[in-house]
Amino acid sequence: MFKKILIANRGEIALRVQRACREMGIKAVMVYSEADRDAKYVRLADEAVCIGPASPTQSYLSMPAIISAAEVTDAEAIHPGYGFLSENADFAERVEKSGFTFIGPSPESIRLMGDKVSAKQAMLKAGVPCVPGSDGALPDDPAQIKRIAKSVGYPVIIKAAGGGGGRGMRVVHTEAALLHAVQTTKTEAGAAFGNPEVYMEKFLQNPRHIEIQVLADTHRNAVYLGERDCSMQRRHQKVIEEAPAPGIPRRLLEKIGERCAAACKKIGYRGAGTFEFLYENGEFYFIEMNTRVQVEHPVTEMITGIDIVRTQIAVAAGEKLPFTQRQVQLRGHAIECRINAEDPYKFTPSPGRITTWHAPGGPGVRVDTHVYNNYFVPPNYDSMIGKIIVHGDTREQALARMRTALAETVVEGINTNIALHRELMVDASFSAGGTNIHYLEHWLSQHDR
Ligand code: MV4
Repeated sequence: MFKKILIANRGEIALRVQRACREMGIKAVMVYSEADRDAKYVRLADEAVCIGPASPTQSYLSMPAIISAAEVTDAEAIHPGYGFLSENADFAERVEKSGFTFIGPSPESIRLMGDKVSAKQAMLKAGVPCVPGSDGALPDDPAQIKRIAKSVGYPVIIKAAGGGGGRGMRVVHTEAALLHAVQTTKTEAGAAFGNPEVYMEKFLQNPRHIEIQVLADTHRNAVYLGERDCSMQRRHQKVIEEAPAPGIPRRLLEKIGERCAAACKKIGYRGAGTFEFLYENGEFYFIEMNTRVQVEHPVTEMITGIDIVRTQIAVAAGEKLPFTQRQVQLRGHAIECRINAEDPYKFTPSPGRITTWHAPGGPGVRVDTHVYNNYFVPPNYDSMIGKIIVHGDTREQALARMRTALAETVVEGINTNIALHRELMVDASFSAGGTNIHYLEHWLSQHDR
């Protein structure tokens, strides 16, 4: 096992990874920007290295700064967390070329999945069901583009190969609008991602967003850890996640999970990963794969009892997965509310000093956060300051525990979205389960505040 790991991230996930290191007897090196120098998780680390000013490009996104920090501290491996450099194939490559272990998949896997066209082709070949659409990237010939759209059937969606997570896409309802949409998407994609390639899919009007968590080792073992329902989102930012997904037949989820695990084996995937699907009218359609640990990994940890971060570290060190698929048992129900430093209805960021922080507790309640009384939320980063995760025997019990947890939580000095969460936890449709990706935006438009 590694003796020392460098954590190339900040905030709650930096603390989460540090906790896994502690538990495994591994020394944790934190890198931090000037904006994070006083954070408690930085002081808590075995060693800490300042890698630059607050601006992410000069610190958490600076490959030379991070690799130098690993060199001077003699760390053996680098955990990238989520965001920042976590899905950057060039970073993974530079980490390995410098003699460190990247705690994640190979640069080749990251690259394969980073290009959404090659990702989809690999998944189709591996037997994972995908949204019907163009066979690879769209050709240049306008007549051919029109022919493809006609056979897919309107409405269609044009997506950038270099996009993902909702960036670089355009819905097209008629042939009259098609060619202009394709051209505009290509131009934008070229500028934003350095790759003008686009592809086409049938546009699904009211899907749910369901994702499958996988873990794979370097000994040809791969398992799926059930699914998460991440449909409660606004502008591609997830707000609430839960597991299991309400109302979807277990045998269908098992079938799709098995396909994901088989696909991992087929492509030689290593580490933690997430297969994103759209689910509509009883069918699953693969859209993208994330090659990192995700914000919402705790809901899966709570229903499986498996420590995903610990397992990421173990498989990166070459260990075998410590459990088989049969040993992965789903128990109860978990819900996560993301706590953001923002106006609960206008969503404007609300950085600043937290004058009061009172966290909830009790049976089945987990709080993943790096904040505390008198913590200053810097204005330079994502507004998420932590997560409240609850577990219960049933969805009803999990909901009840989340309502209690949110009632106990006190945050003063900044605005947070806790008031929004309190409302959603008593909303009739959310309580019933199975709302789609448009529900929250529609709900917000009806609840003008
Ligand atoms: C789609 C879609 C409908 N049909 N693809 C947005 C994020 C990116 N991961 C893929 N996205 C979508 N792809 C087809 N063929 C609708 C979305 C979408 C969405 C997906 C998941 C979660 C939230 C979303 C919000 C708007 C649109």
